[in-house]
Amino acid sequence: MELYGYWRSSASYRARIALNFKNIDYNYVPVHLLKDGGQQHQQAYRQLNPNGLVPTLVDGQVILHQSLAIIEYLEEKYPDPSLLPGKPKQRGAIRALALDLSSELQPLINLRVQQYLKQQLKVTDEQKQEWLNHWFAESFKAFEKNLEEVSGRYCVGDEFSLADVCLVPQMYSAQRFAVELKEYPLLNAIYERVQELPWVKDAHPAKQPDAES
Ligand SMILES: N[C@@H](CCC(=O)N[C@@H](CS)C(=O)NCC(=O)O)C(=O)O
Repeated sequence: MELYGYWRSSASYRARIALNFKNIDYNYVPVHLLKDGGQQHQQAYRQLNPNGLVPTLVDGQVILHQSLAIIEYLEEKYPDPSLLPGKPKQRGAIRALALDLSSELQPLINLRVQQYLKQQLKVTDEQKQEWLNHWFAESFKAFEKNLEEVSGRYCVGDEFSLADVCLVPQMYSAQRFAVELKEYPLLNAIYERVQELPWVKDAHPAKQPDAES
């Protein structure tokens, strides 16, 4: 099994955490998002993923894009341990939180959006930072409120789940983009806790073969 990814891509980070959690052996194939005009745009990669985004999972004849689709595929193929534990109510809450971060927040802060803001719309660095601060705050305020209702040791109850898989990379990105995080005590506490888990530690961007300093 191959995972095409980039060390500090949040969506690739999600897939790595899920693969590690399920103890699945895989080969990591780096796709540099900035070198050569972005290797994600090269024809060979676009044949695997016409969106020109990472990650892509290749499992024999199966070629999959979208990190959540990849994770659901892994979940079905390797159900134990599960990233969607519990009864329908709990699983619904897990999916909702995962989508809040992966479908609502991440697309607004993605590289191509930031590049478009800078290159086409000619926003200043300050305006771009304002954009990032705004969308992180919109998302994290609501996320914190949701955590008040559903969290325990982890995002939903006391079991590690897909919601935690999505939280970790988004917190990493927030720190990378110097977003203010002090207003989110639950987000911070859970992030701190899950970072100690071995399957999360090993998925950290700095530990990947394509990591740069
Ligand atoms: N919804 C997609 C998002 C994929 C995505 O946006 N990947 C980013 C890195 S986190 C990317 O490849 N960006 C390249 C670009 O913007 O050109 C997923 O979850 O897989």
